[in-house]
Amino acid sequence: MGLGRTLVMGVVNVTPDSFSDGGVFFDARDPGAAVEHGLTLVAQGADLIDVGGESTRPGADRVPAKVERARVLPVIRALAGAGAVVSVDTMRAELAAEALAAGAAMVNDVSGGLADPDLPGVAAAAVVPYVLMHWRGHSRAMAQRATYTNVVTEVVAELRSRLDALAKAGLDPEQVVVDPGLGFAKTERHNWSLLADLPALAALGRPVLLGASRKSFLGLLLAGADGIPRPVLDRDDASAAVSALAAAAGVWCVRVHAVRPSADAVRVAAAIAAAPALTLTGVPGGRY
Ligand code: PMM
Repeated sequence: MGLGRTLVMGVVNVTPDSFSDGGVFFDARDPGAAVEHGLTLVAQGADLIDVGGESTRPGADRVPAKVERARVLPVIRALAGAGAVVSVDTMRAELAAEALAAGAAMVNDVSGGLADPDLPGVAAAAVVPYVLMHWRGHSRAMAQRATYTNVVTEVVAELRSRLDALAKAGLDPEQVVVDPGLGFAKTERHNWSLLADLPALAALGRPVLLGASRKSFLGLLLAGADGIPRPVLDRDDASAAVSALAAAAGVWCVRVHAVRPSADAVRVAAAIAAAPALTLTGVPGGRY
């Protein structure tokens, strides 16, 4: 997809417990609310819709495969049927294959192939983009693994080694999008350091996807005088600020819950990047 600007991926979590929008679009028997929300995000400017059925919030337990399947497949089928470009957020190969058969066009694997080694092969066989996120373990265990001497060099090295391993296993690196996994085995400080050095991620030679939206490090940054973090649903302005800066740094795609502010932000960044420089002899176009 070459639109000449950063893409916006809208999030549809079909879960009762995601930290960012848990339960809002979830009804165990009726996918209607989730589908409607996905279509609203498309209307607001989402280029892609990421559908997930398993919460990855810190400390979360895994969801059985059959529950995940029942949550996401009807939503993916309906959204893809309505013309949305759908990505499936899953760590399970079988589910990814079913999602692609239901119309998904991309696989978002937050475990980078570590949770289910067969998953990258599903993307390889279907020749669809595969998001390889930096990951050090399931939600239950990830907080203890947030230890780095230099978070940027270690995340980049670990992503590079996964890229190489997946290439050896048959996944064409041209299909891979890399993601530093903000908040996944990362403290607040680690997330800021990764955002401060986006060129180090781009040096992997692959498009970069960032998922900063509504995450705790933004809540901590914006904590009130009482020290209480800014509530999750009040972090969308900060999330859009990250999108603007990410777009200015050449990031390929931002994954966000509130689409419109980020859709606007990436367009502002593209307009600035495309603007002609003023010259001494006048203003291009002859007017301010
Ligand atoms: N974050 C979450 C879920 N999926 N996928 C990618 N590629 N990158 C992320 O940073 C990411 C993700 C967790 O956030 P959510 O619970 O708000 O969806």
